[in-house]
Amino acid sequence: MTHCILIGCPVDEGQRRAGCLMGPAAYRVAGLARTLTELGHTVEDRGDVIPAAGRGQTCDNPAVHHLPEVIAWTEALSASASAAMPDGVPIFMGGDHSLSLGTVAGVAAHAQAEGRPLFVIWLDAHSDFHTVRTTTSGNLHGTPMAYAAGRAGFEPFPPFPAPVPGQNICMFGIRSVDPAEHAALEETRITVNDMRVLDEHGIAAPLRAFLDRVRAENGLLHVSLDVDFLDPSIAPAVGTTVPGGTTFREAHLVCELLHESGLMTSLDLVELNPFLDDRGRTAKLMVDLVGSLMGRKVFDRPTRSF
Ligand code: 5AB
Ligand code: MN
Ligand code: MN
Ligand code: MN
Repeated sequence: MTHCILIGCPVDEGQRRAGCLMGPAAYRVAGLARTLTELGHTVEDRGDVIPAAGRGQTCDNPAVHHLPEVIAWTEALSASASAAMPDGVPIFMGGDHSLSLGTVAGVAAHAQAEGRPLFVIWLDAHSDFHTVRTTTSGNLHGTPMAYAAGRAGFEPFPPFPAPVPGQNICMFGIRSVDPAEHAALEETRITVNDMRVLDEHGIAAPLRAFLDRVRAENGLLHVSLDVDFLDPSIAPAVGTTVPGGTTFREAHLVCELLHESGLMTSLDLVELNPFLDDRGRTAKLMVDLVGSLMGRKVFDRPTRSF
């Protein structure tokens, strides 16, 4: 059984549609702690992180907004993440995806201190591979994967503690990539399992292949789950909907396989905007997915081979 550490990250400044700051409250209302307790885990809610005031940093890209605030969040969340890692599995309740600038940084610092490699699974419609220089929307929730991979172009931010090698990063559900992100991804060894790959091969085989590598290298595994990984028909509470996302069962299967692997050491739940939800259904679906991630299943037996 696992000690689960809930950390509220009410970050709204990484994009322009207000509401993600209500995410942590929605996860609490939807019963995240109760779901984990019922599965036999211990749960500690550390409340919401409060960032310091922004310090007025600037950058050359005029599109970028709320840079000082996002840097302050990055510093505060990085500290919370590295403080939580020795105590259990932190579950970061977002908040928009710019919160991962901080959570992955904190987890990477912890992995480095432990002398273990860090692996990242990115479940998202988007690759979030912009830098502060390349983003055209100026929304910093489109940048955290590039920061964690050590891309240049984050000068106003603290240097990323221990950049994650491309071959340790695996994306699933991708179906919206901007030209600058595309060009940059081509230069890396990141595995991009876009929706085309999932259509042809299913989600289980590519996921198992990656998990085998995490196990072989005794890695830590950070999972970042963006609500828009899911098809908007089942998860409407998100600002950046992209059609053609994963189904209910594909998403649960990812979570079930991750649980079976026993490898996940930290988790982001990001981009839930409760203001856009339909009677809490997206919040409840996300909580149910965490249930699958943490061991809920129909039968307690290994998958049969037919
Ligand atoms: B999310 C876009 N690439 O940079 C941009 O939701 C979308 O955290 C970013 O994945 C989406 O604004 C960020 C067009
Ligand atoms: Mn994202
Ligand atoms: Mn996304
Ligand atoms: Mn989004």
